[in-house]
Amino acid sequence: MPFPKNFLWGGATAANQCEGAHDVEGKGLSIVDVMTAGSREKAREITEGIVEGQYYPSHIAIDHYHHFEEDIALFAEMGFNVYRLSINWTRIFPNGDEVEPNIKGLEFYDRVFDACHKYGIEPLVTLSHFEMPYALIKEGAWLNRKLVDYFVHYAETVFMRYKDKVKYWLTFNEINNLLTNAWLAGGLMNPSEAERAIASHHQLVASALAVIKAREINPAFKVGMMYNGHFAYPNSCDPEDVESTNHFMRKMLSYCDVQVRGTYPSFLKIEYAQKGIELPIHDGDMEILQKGTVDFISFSYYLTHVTGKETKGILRGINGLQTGYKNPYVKVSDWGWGINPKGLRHGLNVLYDRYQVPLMVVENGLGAVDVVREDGTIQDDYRIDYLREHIREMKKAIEIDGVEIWGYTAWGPIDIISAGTGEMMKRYGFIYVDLDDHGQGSLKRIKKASFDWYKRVIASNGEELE
Ligand code: P53
Repeated sequence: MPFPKNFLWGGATAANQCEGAHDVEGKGLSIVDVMTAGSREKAREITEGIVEGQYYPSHIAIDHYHHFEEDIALFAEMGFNVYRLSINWTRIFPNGDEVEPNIKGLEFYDRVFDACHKYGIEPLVTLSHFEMPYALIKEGAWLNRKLVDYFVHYAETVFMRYKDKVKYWLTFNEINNLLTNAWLAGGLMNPSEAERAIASHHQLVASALAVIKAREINPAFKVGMMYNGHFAYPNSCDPEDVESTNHFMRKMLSYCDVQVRGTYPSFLKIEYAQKGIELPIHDGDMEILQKGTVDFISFSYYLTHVTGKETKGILRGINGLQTGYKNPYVKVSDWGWGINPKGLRHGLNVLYDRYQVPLMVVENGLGAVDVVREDGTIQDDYRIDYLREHIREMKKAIEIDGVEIWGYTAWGPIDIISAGTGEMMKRYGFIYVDLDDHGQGSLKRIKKASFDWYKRVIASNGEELE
């Protein structure tokens, strides 16, 4: 049996993409709450505060805030034994700088975790998934060292509160998004390279301090880092293409280097020095990074990139993501993301070869348009195909390569708002939600064909994939 007996199977969401209820029971505004809806062609806008007449998808989302019991019951029906979710920082500290937490916010997540445990579902909690308090923008966002204290205070508060309800934690979702999507990752608009480096240092220190606190509060906690699974192939065997791809990869992986090995990689120190970038290193920071290394690596995986000398390893685009050169060997999704199951096995091996720590695939899936047929069914075979092939490759990584994998959580097990475009029509779920791109719909939940398929996958512990 390739998948271990206690393998974690489930799904993953982020509070801002599913909860809605953006201003209830004392919640403050998050950075994502001032982002409008975009599309494949049009980038989401970031407005100054809430502007009348604009549509902000996170404000309602799928109203999971008022439907979580029903939604978690559906996850349980599929057999989930893990549910990855994020705590929305602004439910706990509405402006980010308060000393006392918002009790209503804490009580909400008590109810969510209790609902999980009722079904034997282990919560896997992301502390920061694009939800930092908007009020901290005027304090300079992650350029300000004070955010380290605010974040650690928030982390400590929720570690204490949920120490008997949550065992698995992730600090920053896709921390390497600071290189590609700095608004969502750190509340920064068009930062310079130096600013990206400064914000990164602050998040890395904040993450390490949170790990140290977590161990003091409950030594049984498992705390992981979360890497946006960028894996790139060189455009050709031209040594310059290869070289530039290697540089792209090690820059992305430098976040894992710090969070897993506890030190900055040599090349990056030299690169910063050459560019005149000085990290704001305080006394004791290096010891903190060394001490606060994580127990495991989690990552998202959707696609592979093709990079080379001309792309200069820079990924840009309206989804915060442009995949460099076109890969003629892989198909693309309706949103232009290359579909490459083998890339998942490749990514698992890159990470395991380099770090030798347990891994968790905490996001994977196909964003697609789903159609409700006249008989009310949704036949999402394309999604089943995508997931089946990826799970097959993950299985090979275990069986043939000997990679240690703790679990797999499919992205958006119930349809949620897209982070990249703010659309609702880019759906990932096993469960359909009746809601359109303008916030209209009954919010009714409908099982898709993939629902029963995933249920069989889990029941057979990954053996039955047809
Ligand atoms: P969507 C792109 C842009 C923003 C966040 O993306 C992203 C990515 C993909 O690398 O990362 C994750 O919703 C993120 C999720 C997000 C998911 O990718 O644009 O952690 O919040 O929903 C999928 O299709």
